[in-house]
Amino acid sequence: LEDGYQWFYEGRNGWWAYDERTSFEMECAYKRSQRICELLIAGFLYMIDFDQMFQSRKTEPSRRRRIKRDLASIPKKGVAGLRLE
Ligand code: V3L
Repeated sequence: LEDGYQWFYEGRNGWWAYDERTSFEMECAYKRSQRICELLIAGFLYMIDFDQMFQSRKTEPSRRRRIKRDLASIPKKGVAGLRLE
């Protein structure tokens, strides 16, 4: 993203970066001050809640993952489930 930031979702013991397209779409919604947005991620519709900072699959609303916007340079597990070496 423009200023060296990136969107992350929580994994078991660390954070995963969102894929580039999803991160860009989240950033657009966030910059428009949307409180929520809906995105297709790996074939499933997810709800992103910017007020409470979590994502969840629309069909499984009780299963939440924390999200954050942080510097792209922080330690991460990988990108969208693809592990870093
Ligand atoms: N981008 C890509 N895959 C996702 C995303 C996303 N934003 N959200 C969920 N999934 P749930 P560890 C994650 C995948 O929350 O070892 C990681 O990417 C999610 O993948 O119940 O626990 C890893 O691939 C999970 O497979 O909707 O850190 C994997 O978990 C599935 O959707 C293991 O990561 C259901 O997640």
